[in-house]
Amino acid sequence: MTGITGGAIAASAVSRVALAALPEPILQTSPTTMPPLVPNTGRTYNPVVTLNGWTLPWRMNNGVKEFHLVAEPVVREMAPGFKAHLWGYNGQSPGPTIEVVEGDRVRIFVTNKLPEHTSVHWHGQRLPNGMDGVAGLTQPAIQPGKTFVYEFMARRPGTFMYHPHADEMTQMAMGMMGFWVTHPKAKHPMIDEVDRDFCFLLNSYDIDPGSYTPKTMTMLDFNLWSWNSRIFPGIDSLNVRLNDKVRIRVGNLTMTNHPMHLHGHEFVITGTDGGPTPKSTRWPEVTTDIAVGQMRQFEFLADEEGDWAFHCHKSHHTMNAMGHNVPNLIGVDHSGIAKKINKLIPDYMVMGERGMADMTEMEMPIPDNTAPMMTGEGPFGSVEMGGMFSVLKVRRNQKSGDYSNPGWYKHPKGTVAHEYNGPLAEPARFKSGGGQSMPRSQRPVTPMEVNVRKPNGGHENH
Ligand SMILES: [Cu+2]
Repeated sequence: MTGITGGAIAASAVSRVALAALPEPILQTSPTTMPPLVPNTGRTYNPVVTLNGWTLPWRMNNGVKEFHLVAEPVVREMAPGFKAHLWGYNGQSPGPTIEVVEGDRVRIFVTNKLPEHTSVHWHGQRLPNGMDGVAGLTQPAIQPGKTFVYEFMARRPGTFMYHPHADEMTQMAMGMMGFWVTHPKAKHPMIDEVDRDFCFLLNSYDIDPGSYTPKTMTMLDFNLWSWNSRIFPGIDSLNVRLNDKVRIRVGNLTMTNHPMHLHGHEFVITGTDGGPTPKSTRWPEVTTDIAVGQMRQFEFLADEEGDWAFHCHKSHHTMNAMGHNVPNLIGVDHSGIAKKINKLIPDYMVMGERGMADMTEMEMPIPDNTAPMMTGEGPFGSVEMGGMFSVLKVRRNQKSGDYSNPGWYKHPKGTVAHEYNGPLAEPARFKSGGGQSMPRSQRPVTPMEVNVRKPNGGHENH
């Protein structure tokens, strides 16, 4: 695996003396999607691919899978040209994905290199109460500089997460979280085998344009909506082969729900926080809402070639850093205004007179280290998206096991929406004052003005 320093440690290569010590911490320096980590020790399974992330290598020690997580400040490139100073594990935020097999005995060393205490909660797992990672309740907090050991058996297969349960508001707002997948130990009646298995966490940040560190007091008004601490166009595409069976696992560690929407295919929810769903409970959908703290895994047959959008359906979540306190100026004539204001404020610009799409063309001066609000060049122009957006690329020629980006889809001739060049009749247009499904009033319509008086004494004319 390129980009990993330290490397996976084979059990045979580790001496008895070394096994008494901590497993060497393995760091990841790159934010690109790493190829699946095929297990070379322990029981075999079909590994997942973490979007813009990686799986943590382990070592076997007398039949126990040993991992070493290091909680530390990291610099995460959230999109090309935009870096955030976050907290994470082993060099990145989110931390590495941990993959084990049902029935595995797992030992995780956690070293705290943060300036404050922490803990790790293994979200969704069946484990001894004292391993649950709630600082103060089930264990003392891990003080800066200290290393703790967690040990338990991965009792049920499924999709899990890990995150601190100590100063959670700060530490999760700073990016401390990671994914966990427990693969079934044998063929499972409710868990299908798939060709591709992707996973990522939904997270959000509030980072002022031009700055690097998230504001940790923000409760709802985040300005960066990310998958694995990446924002479009920094989120890698999900590249699959035509007729692959695909599973996507998503966990939500933001403060709001995210309706995840896939174009061109129908999927079924095959698993929740509590494990695989009985097959009789599954129905086809194209959008599924993932609530706060929830995990969902869904599956579909990728049987339509093309570049299919895959995104959160809250339209504000497919935007990058922006001020939301902007009035709607659609239809307002600004001619001449900008010039006058520029005499007083040289950088002033008028925005939104025809909608917000102009933003993508505007040569707007933005502070250093700021993600453009919406961007991403597609083969037909700007995609006008940011935040929680990516593309499912389904290709006939993608090799099985190849996760590389095949480039843009080449549409067969005659299958792309195009401008109509035939004769045009004057189209029927909307007329105010009725005339559609309701009968038009016979009385002349008098324009009306409403005078609203607000409780605080101010008033506005409409
Ligand atoms: Cu969303």
